[in-house]
Amino acid sequence: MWGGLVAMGRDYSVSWDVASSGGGSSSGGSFAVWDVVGQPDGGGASGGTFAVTAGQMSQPGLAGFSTRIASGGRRLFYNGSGFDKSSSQADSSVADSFDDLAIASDKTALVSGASALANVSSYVQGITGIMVDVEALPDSVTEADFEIRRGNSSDISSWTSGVAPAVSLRRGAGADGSDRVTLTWPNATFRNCWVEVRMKATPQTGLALDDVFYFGNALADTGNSASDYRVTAADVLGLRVALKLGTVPITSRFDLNRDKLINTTDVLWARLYSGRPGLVNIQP
Ligand SMILES: [Ca+2]
Ligand SMILES: [Ca+2]
Ligand SMILES: [Ca+2]
Repeated sequence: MWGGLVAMGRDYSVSWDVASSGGGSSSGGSFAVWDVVGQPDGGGASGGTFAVTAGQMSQPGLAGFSTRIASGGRRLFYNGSGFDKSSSQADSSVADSFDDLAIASDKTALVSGASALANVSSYVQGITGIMVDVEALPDSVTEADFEIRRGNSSDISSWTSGVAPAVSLRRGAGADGSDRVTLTWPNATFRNCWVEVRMKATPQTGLALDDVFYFGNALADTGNSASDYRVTAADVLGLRVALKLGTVPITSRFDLNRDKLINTTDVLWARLYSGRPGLVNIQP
């Protein structure tokens, strides 16, 4: 038996076990979705797709309903940075959205294929925040719904367990009204490494399959080379040229400590990490 609210204006793919809900019929049971005023909007005796036009609740007997990650719904954000008003806490309501102001709009999660600069943060505090937008999350989620691993080897199987995140949820704060799950870690937890996030398929997440994705941190790399994530003299030189007065946007590749400024502090970070082994490329 399954029941739950789903999001408006979205398409859902549904399948269910007809054999276990047959009520004596050899063809199995049937299923219906009902809108909030009790009008049937769809149904049948096997899987299918329906479009939700109003808040709906499934009828008992629906076994295979699954949620999904919203389009572009895996995000990196600089929790605790100047863009987040230096708040190390995760925001707890839709109105309280400093974390959202710190979303790295130029970064995307690596799901499969070769890693790229777009998957890698240069933030000097490492990876401190990740958000996942889930459409119609059926229940509150906790750290038990996630498995975190870390590594800096192209052999992903050799990576080790990472630090469990603090998990919080803001209903309706995600893209297109989806539910935004926020994962945070203290500063310096994940520096110069890749982080693998596995959001598990559990009754709480409603996912049919585990969702696995990656973000990397190449501390103080200005992104001057698309082929490696190492800090070299070229990064330091580029920073010196880029020094400026006034604030810069979150996408500036020279604002390494994400305080909205490009100044000598950033140069010092690049000098400190220049010449060290960088982040490796991976290909999940
Ligand atoms: Ca915060
Ligand atoms: Ca570099
Ligand atoms: Ca800065």
